[in-house]
Amino acid sequence: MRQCAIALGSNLGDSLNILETTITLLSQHPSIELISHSSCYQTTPIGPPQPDYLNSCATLKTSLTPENLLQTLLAIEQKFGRVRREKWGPRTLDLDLLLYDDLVLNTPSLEIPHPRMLERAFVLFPLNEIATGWVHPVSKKTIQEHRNRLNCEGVKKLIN
Ligand code: PH2
Ligand code: MG
Ligand code: MG
Repeated sequence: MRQCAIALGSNLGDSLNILETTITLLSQHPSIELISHSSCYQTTPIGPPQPDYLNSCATLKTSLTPENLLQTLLAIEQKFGRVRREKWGPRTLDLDLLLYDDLVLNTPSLEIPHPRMLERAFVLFPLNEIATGWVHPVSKKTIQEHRNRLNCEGVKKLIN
């Protein structure tokens, strides 16, 4: 079993319900064992003008390969009717594979670790709740060290 971290984001539709249902779907998948999930955060959009996002993160164990895990995540995005239009545009559900053990992978379909995760407060604030000591396999620094360098402006934890 490999340990993975993923990011969840939604800014169209009933975003809170979509993120919660996604956690349930992941936990029910026969090849995935959910370890933990973070709080939800309301975050200012990065990219073209669009509604605020809800973002969270989850950690899991899986026997799936990175490619098969990616296909599983894309299939869950499809369940919520994700339509790909403009780059970084609004979406009902975005599931990004952030970390897969300490694997470093660069293929045309998949880059691990996620290439922009260390710059994104909407990823590192939720991820730090559940993976604070996880060492990024390229920078060799922990999630907490990276989180501490980022401004928390535009990232508000939802009270649940
Ligand atoms: N995802 C993007 C682009 N911009 N902004 C926020 N706040 N949250 C996201 O999840 C997000 C974004 C592309 O994946
Ligand atoms: Mg994304
Ligand atoms: Mg994505």
